[in-house]
Amino acid sequence: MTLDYRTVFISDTHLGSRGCQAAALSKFIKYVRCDRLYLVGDIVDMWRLKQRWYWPGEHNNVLRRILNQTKHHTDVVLVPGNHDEAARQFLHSDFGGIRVLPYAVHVTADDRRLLVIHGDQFDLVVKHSRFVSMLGGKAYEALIAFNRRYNQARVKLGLPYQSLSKTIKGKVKSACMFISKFEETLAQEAEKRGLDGVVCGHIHEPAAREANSEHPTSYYNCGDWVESCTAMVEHHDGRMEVIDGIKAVEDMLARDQAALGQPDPPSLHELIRSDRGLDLGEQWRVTMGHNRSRRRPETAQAQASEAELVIPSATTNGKHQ
Ligand SMILES: [Mn+2]
Repeated sequence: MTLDYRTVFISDTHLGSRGCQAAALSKFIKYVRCDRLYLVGDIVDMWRLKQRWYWPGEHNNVLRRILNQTKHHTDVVLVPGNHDEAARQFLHSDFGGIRVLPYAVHVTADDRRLLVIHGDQFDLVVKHSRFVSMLGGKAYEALIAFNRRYNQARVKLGLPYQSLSKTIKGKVKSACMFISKFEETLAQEAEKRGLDGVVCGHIHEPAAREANSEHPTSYYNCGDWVESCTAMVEHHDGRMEVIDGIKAVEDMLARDQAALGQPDPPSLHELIRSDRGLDLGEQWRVTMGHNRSRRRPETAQAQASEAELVIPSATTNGKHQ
């Protein structure tokens, strides 16, 4: 069983920092099948790694599974952010099938053109950047660490995950102001470039706001894999949606179990907790006592929709530089 989409956008995974929910992320990437995967910046947190080297096996698994995506005929594009700006030295290069671009213009199945950009480029325009510096700061990391312990306790009590820092963020007025200003600025940037919308990250606040009479462009934010564990997905008909990555995997596994007439599977958090180095697929085969074959996406269909996707290179698009 897989999670099938036309396009998947993820950002702000912050690999190399303690806040990164790498175990859940690697499971999500493992099951995702899409024509194109955009990594919308702050994938590896170089800032944190420079301060202190932190790279557990789960973080490696994420990279391995991203590279694995290229074997499923997925076109993988990295648009670097501020925490992985070192990758900006390698624009237009190709790393094992991953292309690095400063930004991209994604064409959806319903023919909308979306600017794909991390978003830190607009910090100066938005100005209230104290909130953003908090996102990378020590206080934020401490809050995330507390959040992690708080949630470990919740899992033990059988309660669902709850983002504490998200609750706090929602209550601080300056953070709210910054978020709405950021959203407005990014949507305006898409409008300036004559595009239909923007897909970004950076502020760790997932959102999907469709264009309407008030806002001529759509605004989509991938969220993050520190708190919200969300991804922006484009369905095969071009519809965009923010999905909860953990819930998407759990629901898929539950459907899979129901189809086989089995009782409900444990939650992903329980599985991660009980993961003793066995890969999840392997664990299922062991517990269920049989071998399930994984289906690959229809190659012909993948190729047909591939032809519709356009990513212009930035050099031929000097007007917008
Ligand atoms: Mn960022």
